[in-house]
Amino acid sequence: MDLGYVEHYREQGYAVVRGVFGPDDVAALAAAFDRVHAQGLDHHASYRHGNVLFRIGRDPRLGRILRLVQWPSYFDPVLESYRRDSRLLKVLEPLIGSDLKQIINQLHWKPPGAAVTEFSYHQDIHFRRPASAYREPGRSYVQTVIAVDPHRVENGAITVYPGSHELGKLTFPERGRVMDSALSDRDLKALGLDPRRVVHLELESGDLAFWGLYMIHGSGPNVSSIDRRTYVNGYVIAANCDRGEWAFRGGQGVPLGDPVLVHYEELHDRPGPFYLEEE
Ligand SMILES: O=C(O)CCC(=O)C(=O)O
Repeated sequence: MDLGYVEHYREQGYAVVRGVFGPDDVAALAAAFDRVHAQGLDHHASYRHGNVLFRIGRDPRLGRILRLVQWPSYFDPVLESYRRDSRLLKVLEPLIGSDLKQIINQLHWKPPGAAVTEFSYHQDIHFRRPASAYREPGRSYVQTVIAVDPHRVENGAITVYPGSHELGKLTFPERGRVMDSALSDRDLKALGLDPRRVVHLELESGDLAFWGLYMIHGSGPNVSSIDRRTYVNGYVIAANCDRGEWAFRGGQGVPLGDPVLVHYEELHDRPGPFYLEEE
């Protein structure tokens, strides 16, 4: 594998490696997305069971839609095997080594025609809580995205601000939940940044994109006729994090066992299942 992406990642704060997964892998992932999607639409509202979360949206145009699912790997063996696939480790190892925990395991959909599927500009560092559990955040974390569908501006590509990994933790304008707010140049301008510098990540199915916790990123609406499915997995140097499930230990994939604390603080006191009251 050409290691040019390592320098790109260090300099720009993000990188893309093309064709990490082939057509058979993409087909297996697409089938897994469809299985999980069918399960998600059985729920009338957002639903939690342990670390697993089905996030249902009420879309003004489409009605009930499944926006994302957190930690599907606890119940779907295909997704479980891809989150600890050796091809992912091969890309990650030059960046953060081979003893890695995982703090994000997520499926994202952006159904065509939906009114609310954008992610406003943000830095993932704001969601790593408690901060004391996440050490050396700048160099320890890599968020990865596998494109399942072709990933274009028209279907809501992820957009990054190159070099923003050097800017530290920024205070973004308050607009409510990132996943319910539009991608807006105004937010960049409010931070004194130039919206013309953004890069839209255009990916083919099977490509892998990744960035660190300080990278400013978001994504726009899907105005195309196809979905924009992405498999999102976030990894961390195990010694620098008190949270997360093991993904690779000594370079070997580690299967999931009983759930451990990741982001859901009440995992042990209130594992569920239950519907979220906000709905
Ligand atoms: O799926 C998207 O468009 C946004 C993803 C994102 O912001 C993230 O994974 O941190």
